[in-house]
Amino acid sequence: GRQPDIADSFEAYAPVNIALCKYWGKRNAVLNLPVNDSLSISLGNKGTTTRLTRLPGAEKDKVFLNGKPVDGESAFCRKVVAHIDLFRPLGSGALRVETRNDVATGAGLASSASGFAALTKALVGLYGLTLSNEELSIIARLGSGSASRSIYSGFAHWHRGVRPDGMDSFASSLDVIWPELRVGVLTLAESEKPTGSREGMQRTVDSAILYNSWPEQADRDIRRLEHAITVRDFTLLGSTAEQNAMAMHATMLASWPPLLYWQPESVEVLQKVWQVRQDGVQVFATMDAGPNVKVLFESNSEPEMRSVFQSMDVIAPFS
Ligand code: 2P0
Repeated sequence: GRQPDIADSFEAYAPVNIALCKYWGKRNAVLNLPVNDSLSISLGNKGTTTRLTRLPGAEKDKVFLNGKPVDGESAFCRKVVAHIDLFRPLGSGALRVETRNDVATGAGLASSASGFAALTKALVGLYGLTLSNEELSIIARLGSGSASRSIYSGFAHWHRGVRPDGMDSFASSLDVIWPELRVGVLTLAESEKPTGSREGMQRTVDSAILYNSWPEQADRDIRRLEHAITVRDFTLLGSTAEQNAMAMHATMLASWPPLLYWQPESVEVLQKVWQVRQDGVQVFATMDAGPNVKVLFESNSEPEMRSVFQSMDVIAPFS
């Protein structure tokens, strides 16, 4: 029967995040337990808002993405329903799920991270549960690994954990603000993603000998990033993030069959970033499982960056 503490409706928001040290490879694919720690910056007011509303008497959840109904058989819908199923024993019955992304899906900003973080917060709110951020992070992780980091604004560090049950694999906030930090998103002409990151990281783990060096790379980069953030060393932050991204993509290219998310335009943008840096602007690039390039710089470089990259979307994570 209906429990009195379940609300009729609840809405929650979570930001997208960009990893400065990437999550690439799982030690457990069911629980989304990673091989390595990762560290990200959340993008403030760019994210996902999800409203849950109970549907008394209905048999199935109804899922809407940006106002449009989502096919119940789609992978997206199945993952959402599976996440709600984690809570269903508490008694909500079927739900209407209305989810909205601030950035176009395909803009190269991971919507699964903000999506599962927002869904987790909305479920916990609907049920009137009081959970710690670490508990929220663990539950979000079950939907999508990178969602563990989108529970927080600002910098988040996802600890890989060592336990087989994953109860020590959650993100925590670094609790530092860096108001001058800027993230630029350079969205390239859209093209279908050939291989999802879930499949891509598994292929890398299974086939790339080069992947053997990845845990060491990630450990070093996590330490450098934490130091850079503590002492506010932007050059160390940016250079570590760029090298980490390039190393991750190198492991993909060393997989079989090879995995390359880059398009010719991605290389053009990277070379432009390197040129601008050569000319004295402190700017660094990062890339995820898609062709878009994201750049890191500080507010003093913003006018120059805007004039060089005119179609760039600039985000101030701490504003
Ligand atoms: C990251 N990526 O750290 C890395 C960098 C893509 C490249 O996290 O299978 O969608 O749901 O746990 O979280 C994308 O992977 O994968 C990702 P699942 P997820 O941002």
